[in-house]
Amino acid sequence: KIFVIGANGQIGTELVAALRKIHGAENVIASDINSPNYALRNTGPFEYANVLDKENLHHLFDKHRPTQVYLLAAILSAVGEQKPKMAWDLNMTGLLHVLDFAVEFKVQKVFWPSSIAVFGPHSPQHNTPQYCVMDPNTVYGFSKLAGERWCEYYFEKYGLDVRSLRYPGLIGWRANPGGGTTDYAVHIFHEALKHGKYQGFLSAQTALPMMYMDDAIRATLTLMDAPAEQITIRSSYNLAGISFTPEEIAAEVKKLIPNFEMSYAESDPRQAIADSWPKSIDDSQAQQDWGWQLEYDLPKITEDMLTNLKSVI
Ligand code: VAH
Repeated sequence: KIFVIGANGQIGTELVAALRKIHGAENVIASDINSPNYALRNTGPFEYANVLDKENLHHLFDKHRPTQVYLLAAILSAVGEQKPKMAWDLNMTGLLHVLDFAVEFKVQKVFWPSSIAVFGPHSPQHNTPQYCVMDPNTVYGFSKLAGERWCEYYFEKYGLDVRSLRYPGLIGWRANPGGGTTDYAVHIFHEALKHGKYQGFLSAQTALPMMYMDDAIRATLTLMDAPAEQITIRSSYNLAGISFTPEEIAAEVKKLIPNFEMSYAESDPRQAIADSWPKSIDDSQAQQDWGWQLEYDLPKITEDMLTNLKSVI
């Protein structure tokens, strides 16, 4: 049995669908703090789970005895700056509950997402390496950095096979993003199709590492399927994706929607968060350890997003 916590989120929704295709719907227990979203409804078993409710979570581990657990529940960077204590509590306490129950119930493998948000203003900004100075200045960022330390600690101390990826900003059409700084790269497609125009909240030249959700899901499953001896990083693997700016993605959209008009808001609080993050990432360790290869470049992302979104909005 595979237990997915935070199944209603941008990653969770897609991960549940992918895992159910491989393992069969009945073998993937989706869970979240509210009822299943439109994409997950009636597609397989769904439980109420609150990572801050120790009793509830312990009961679900005991009831389902999962062999794998994916913990995706989190408060992201932008929302986390509005609710700092809640973000720290949910991101950290939630992870510690899951790590403890995974040890107690001898879960074979655990996945927990980290992020490029673990890097900060003094980290190298171009081709950011796997190891470097990390001074994240968002609660989300340092909760992910602390979480990486805990994951490595539970691997070293208790032999727990926990694996992690530092996702870039993720772009997908099956589920909306959940309050991050990279959400503009999803909103732009919805707005282009619905209104023919979009005002982005980051400035035109703000380069950030991004990744298509299909690549992110494939990276996650490839990492989780790799033999344990190939995994040399037990904090979290850098994942580069592709880096682009709002004006570059707007230009790609214009190629398919010629009348599309892009504009840029001034002084959005998310600009400072984006400015503290790397502009590009070095993911040679993931390529070397478990053969990671990206598939979707910006033209392919743009084409796939617009084609699929047209059929759902
Ligand atoms: C966020 N989408 O913006 C998330 C992600 C790299 C960005 O962690 O907070």
